[in-house]
Amino acid sequence: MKQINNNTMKKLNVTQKLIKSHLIEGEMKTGCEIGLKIDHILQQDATGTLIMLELEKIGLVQAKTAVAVQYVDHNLLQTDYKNADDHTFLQSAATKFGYWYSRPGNGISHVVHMERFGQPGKSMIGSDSHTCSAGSLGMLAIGSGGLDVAMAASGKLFYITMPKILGVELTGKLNDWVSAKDVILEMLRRYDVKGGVGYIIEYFGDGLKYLSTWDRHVIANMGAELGATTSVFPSDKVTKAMLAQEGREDDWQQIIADEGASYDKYEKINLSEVVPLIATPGSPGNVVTVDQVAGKPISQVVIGSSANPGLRDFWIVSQIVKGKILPTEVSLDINPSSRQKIEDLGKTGALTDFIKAGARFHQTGCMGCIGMGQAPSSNTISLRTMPRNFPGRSGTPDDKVYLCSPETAAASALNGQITNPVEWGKTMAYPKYKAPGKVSINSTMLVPPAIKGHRIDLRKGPNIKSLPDFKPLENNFNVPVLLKMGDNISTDEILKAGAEVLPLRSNIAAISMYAFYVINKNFEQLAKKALHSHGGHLVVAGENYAQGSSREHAAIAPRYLGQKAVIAKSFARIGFQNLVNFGIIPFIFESPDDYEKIEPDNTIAFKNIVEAIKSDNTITIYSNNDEIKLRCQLTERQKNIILVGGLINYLQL
Ligand code: MIC
Repeated sequence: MKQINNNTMKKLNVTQKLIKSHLIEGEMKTGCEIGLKIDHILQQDATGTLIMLELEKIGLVQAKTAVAVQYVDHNLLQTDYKNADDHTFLQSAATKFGYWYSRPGNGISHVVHMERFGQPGKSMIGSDSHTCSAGSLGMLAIGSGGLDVAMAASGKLFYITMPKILGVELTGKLNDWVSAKDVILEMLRRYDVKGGVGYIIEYFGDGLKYLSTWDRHVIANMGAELGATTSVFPSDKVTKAMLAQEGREDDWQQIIADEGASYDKYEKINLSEVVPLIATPGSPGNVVTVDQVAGKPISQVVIGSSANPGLRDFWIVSQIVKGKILPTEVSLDINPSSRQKIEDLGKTGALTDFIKAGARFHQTGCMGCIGMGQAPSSNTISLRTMPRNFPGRSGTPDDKVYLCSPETAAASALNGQITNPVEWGKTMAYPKYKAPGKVSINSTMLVPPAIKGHRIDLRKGPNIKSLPDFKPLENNFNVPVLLKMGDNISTDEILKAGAEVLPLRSNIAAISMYAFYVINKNFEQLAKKALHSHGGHLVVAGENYAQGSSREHAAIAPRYLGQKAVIAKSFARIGFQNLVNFGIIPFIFESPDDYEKIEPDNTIAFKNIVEAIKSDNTITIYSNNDEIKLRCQLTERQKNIILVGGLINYLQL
């Protein structure tokens, strides 16, 4: 495979074509900051409330993108007034700012967007890390923090550092009992949760013709778990067929790589060699073969989520359990991904098969994936077709969540233990899926943008509080290190997920009590004490800090408690940008070994920070008399944002 160089640049791969057609500022050279025009906006409720409050502060009159949709798919359980109030608020905000509104229970944002709005060749940013799922349709779809989405809604460009492009050639054809989830787990087995950082992953090759758009969605979705900026598939005949099923054939255009196009890095997967894989508890990157963990007893299997949302993914499970009764000790939970999918599950008879086998039905949405219900019982294994298994995310402390394909999930559910579906296949024929020519089209719960909605008032329940104000960066400070953490700290550890915390997403003061709670239950008290005694504090981390979700609460809540800086060996893309957006300085160690020199409780003096940031100078700090050099790698735009205390202040200059 040729490496990208100036001569081959004229022959463009799909990613380059998509970027080029949206490039307004900067050059398509690795490492340069580029400003992209955004066509579509996707917001989900758990991050959307803050975006709408940001838009209120910015004073937006009408969303400026061609398509802007506010989905409600995360905070669906209404155990008190808070989530319901958020829904009402979002509905009023969607009306006011000219968004589509996808009502609670309509479906998972990424799925409904594919069904009703997604269009090859368009750009999209979304306040959810799995926005990249739409790469399966030939879109340039990137997850980002809420403020970046608010900017795009206001007609501003979206800025990223031009990533490298990893070309993954798919050859061969998947065997029976192996499916798209095993392909992305194979990628995670090879690259782990930070192997994709700084890359867009583009899939190409002969094997693509056997992967439906929904299979591609499975692969694109969990590109987020690899840390990639996004994943991209060509828009080909397969894409055309999917849009035709949705009655939107006219939205199709072909986008394929030029003959002779090249990539910065090359990888190959022979689909016929892929075996059933599974991510073991704690990280989507802990991938082993299903055989390696087969035989472990399980208590729960959950299917659905944005990682396995296709009709096929539900149907195959229904056909495996059809005519059988699930063991008493196993709960098979079905999270349908959209109303269209429910209708089609009804039409295929799959709903009845599930009901007769003893499966439990939940409403459409993210549900257990984000710990909004379906917490598994203590000390038992839960198998999920979902994208994430960060510690405690399910809602059960010390949970044991494994991530796998629908085939592995179904075979294991019936067998009461982790089971290699290929082995299970010796007891029955592999159900052959045939996609319907037309799918059910259901847009009853999609409310179109209002005309002249800007006149209405936002409806804020008592838990919805305006955004706090933040001060500009101080030149000198002397603050304690409150935590020293390892590699791959996820946003779930920085700001907990789950049914208890999610309803507080629109109330920064309230949610800040959960900052770093998973790591240290006393963090809030420590932070408040340090704020009082030293005017702030910082934390230290290893590689890939703030991986995982796009939630900007993982920056804004620590900032609210007085966090000045994070010193890490490296940062995840969205996590880094969120820190900048809320005025927390993301320092990296000039020499990663210096990480060893800092201890929790050390107090560190920072001097002349403003000048150092302006002039890209390294900053010398002392910890126990050891000298440590730190760098802050920021673009000119990011520097100005940090200096004034965050993006909202920057906009008000
Ligand atoms: C997730 O899967 O972690 C979430 C919940 O969808 C998040 C967004 C959030 O925290 O609200 C994401 O992936 O960005």
